[in-house]
Amino acid sequence: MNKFFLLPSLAGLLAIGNAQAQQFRLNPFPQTYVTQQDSIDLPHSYRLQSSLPDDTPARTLLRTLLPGTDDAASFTILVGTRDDKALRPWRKHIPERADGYYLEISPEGIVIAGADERGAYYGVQTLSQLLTLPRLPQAEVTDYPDVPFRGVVEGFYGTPWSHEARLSQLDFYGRNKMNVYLYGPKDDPYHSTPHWREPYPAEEAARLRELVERARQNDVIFYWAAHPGQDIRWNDEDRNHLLHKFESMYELGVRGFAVFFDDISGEGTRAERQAELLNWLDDRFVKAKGDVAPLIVCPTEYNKAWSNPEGGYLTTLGRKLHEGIRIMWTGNGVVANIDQATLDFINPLIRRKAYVWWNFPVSDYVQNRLLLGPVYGNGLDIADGMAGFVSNPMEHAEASKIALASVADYTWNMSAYDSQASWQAAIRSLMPVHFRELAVFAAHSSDLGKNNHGFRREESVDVEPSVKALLAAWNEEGRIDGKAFEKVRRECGRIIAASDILYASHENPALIAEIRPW
Ligand code: 14T
Repeated sequence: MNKFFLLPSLAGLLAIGNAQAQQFRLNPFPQTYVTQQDSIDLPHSYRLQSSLPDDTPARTLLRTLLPGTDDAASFTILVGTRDDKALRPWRKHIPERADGYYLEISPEGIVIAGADERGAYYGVQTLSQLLTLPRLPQAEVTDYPDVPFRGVVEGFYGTPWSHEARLSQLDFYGRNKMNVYLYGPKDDPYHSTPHWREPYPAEEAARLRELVERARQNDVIFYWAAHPGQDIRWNDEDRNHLLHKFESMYELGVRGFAVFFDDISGEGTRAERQAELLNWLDDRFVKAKGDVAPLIVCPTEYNKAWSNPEGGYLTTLGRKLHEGIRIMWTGNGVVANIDQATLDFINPLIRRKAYVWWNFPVSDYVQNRLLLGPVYGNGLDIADGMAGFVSNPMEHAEASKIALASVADYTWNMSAYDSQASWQAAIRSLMPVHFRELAVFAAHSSDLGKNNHGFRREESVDVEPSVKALLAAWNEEGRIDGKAFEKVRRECGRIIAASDILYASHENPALIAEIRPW
């Protein structure tokens, strides 16, 4: 082969390498990430130095990523938390933020210094993403989340997620640095009326125990929620029923508890009674146990449109509920984006920062749609006004990951949030080979159509103006705009081709099974 053949192919290779590097994106996007041009040679073995217990998520993940430890090796990986003696030289770099970490990759070794154990785990997760690059870059990452509690509330009506889907979700939350999963599927009869009082049957209990363990491995707080409001009686008997139910869940390993009073009527809606019950559970259960996360309550008036400030419901909750109890809020309506005005309205009423329940990409009220478009519309400077932010997803668990990856990105680093880049990265991570086809499909599966909540998303953004031009020319002038027609026709061809490839793809069977009907 002469040099004229060699040169273009070399250039081609370089272009590929370059393109790969450009597409790489840490998700969630870190607060600061400094890389040198140089990359390092990962040695075959390394010396592990850590005071963290062997079974911590950080140590376990590191073992999976890099199994080859050797006490005689010169390359060192140091992993621990702020109080670690070995980390003293790096202590000043550790952000003083919950879940924060400092990660340094140099030719001598790797330092992962967490502000706390979860921070150390997230440092290892970032390392894990960097290890997907062709070569490990010399880098320094100083990172922490904007919102302290980030995650998902399985809180929709319809078929609850399968056990397999939930296990996969919990791993996904770990990878995306989400730390909360609230279990509250409306159609689980042991979560809601009629069986909320009873413990789970043995088989379901065993599955829940397994979920709780998987959550622990991913450093996710597993919250179990009760939805007792439709038939609760405000007496000793029923509050003991709830206490015993919590006890039975505690025995399965659950260390986070919530009570949802949404979508109920009658006696159950009384604010004084709800507050008394929650405070009693806080004293008798949460504080008594000592190792349980703060209680969370979803109020009956959970959005502005449904609230009646004269009635005093929210004011009562705000005054009476113990300070540490979190109160959820969906915004100005059931389905709404969150902005500063949203928080300025609710926070003074409840005398604490709202714990946001974002009703996207939930599709239980538009079941004929898939909501696969970008996540956008929430304020980008409102992190300080919220205690947490959880997203209510679709009953299609795998497909929900497109939106959820961006929710993780948004809540981690709001000011850097780039809706489009985040969406692209999410799609790429779900189908690394056929991401182009999935992007075409998802770009045309975004809007909800007309719906009760008036919540809409941009649809088919690339062709939408052409569609408008086409229809306008047709309606008003009785002709077809040739250019617009060509654009729409080509896009239809792309949709057909992409769908055929997705049908045949074996890359992500769970995802293809969910979107197949569309
Ligand atoms: F608790 C809440 F924050 C909440 O959103 N509750 C439900 C939720 O389970 C459901 O997934 C979501 C979206 O449909 O909306 C709430 O349920 C509704 C909302 C309505 F406007 C049920 C009936 C309605 F009419």
